[in-house]
Parts: sequence; C-alpha cells; structure tokens
Amino acid sequence: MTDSRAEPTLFERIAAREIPARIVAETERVIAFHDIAPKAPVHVVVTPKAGDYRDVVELAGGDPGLLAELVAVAHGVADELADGQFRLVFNTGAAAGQTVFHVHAHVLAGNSSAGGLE
Ligand code: DGP
Repeated sequence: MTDSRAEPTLFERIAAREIPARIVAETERVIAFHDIAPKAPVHVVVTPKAGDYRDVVELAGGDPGLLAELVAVAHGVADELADGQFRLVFNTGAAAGQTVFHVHAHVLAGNSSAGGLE
C-alpha cells in the first residue's frame, strides 16, 4: 500500500470518467480500456480502479485476490477481442518501462509477437 496521495492517478481519473478512454470491461474493482498508444492489434490496459498499489509486486503482497480478479478480467478481454490467447505484461519500475505508477497489466494479442518482445 502506498502513502495517501493528494492527487488521483491518471488511471483513477479514467476510472472516474474524468479522462475519456475506450473502456472495454469493468467490474466493481477493475477496469479495462484500450491503450492510447497500442503496440499490438489488441492492446488493452487492465487496472484496479483504486490506485493503492504502485506495481504488481505491491499488489501481489497486499491484495492477491485483486490480482486474481485483474487476471480474470484480462482473460475476458482476450476472449472478447482476440482468440483467448494473450500476453500479459506488468512493467515494474521505471527502468523496465513503467511510466504510470498505478499497477496495471498490458493485454497484448492479435499476432504471435504481440507487444514486440521477441
Ligand atoms: P507503462 O509504460 O507500463 O506504465 O504503461 C502505461 C500505459 O498507459 C502506456 O502504454 C500508455 C497508456 N496511457 C498513458 N496515458 C493514457 C491515457 O490517457 N489514456 C489511455 N487510454 N492510455 C494511456
């Protein structure tokens, strides 16, 4: 759990509909929307609505049930938009490419090298 922040994160603002996004799935605690800069034919960000955890390591330690819910939503998105097969990427730390410090998964699908990692 991170400290209480004065400012909502970017993804909290998307979940609150303060910033528009192409939302594709939503549960009580999780939201999924198309990435603004897609790196694969299907590129969807799946994230908790609340910005309590900065990255997947914090989330796994603090609320593993929420992590499982996030994975379930990612699977649902891949079933809906692709063929149910997908890459799930959690950039963790700035040096690994994380730019938004509100835990989120990238669902990448639509071709065999979705996300360009190979
Ligand atoms: P990361 O680099 O792993 O922290 O991923 C952050 C992702 O968030 C990046 O792929 C681009 C996406 N993103 C940033 N700002 C916005 C936005 O305003 N709307 C949407 N839909 N996606 C955004």
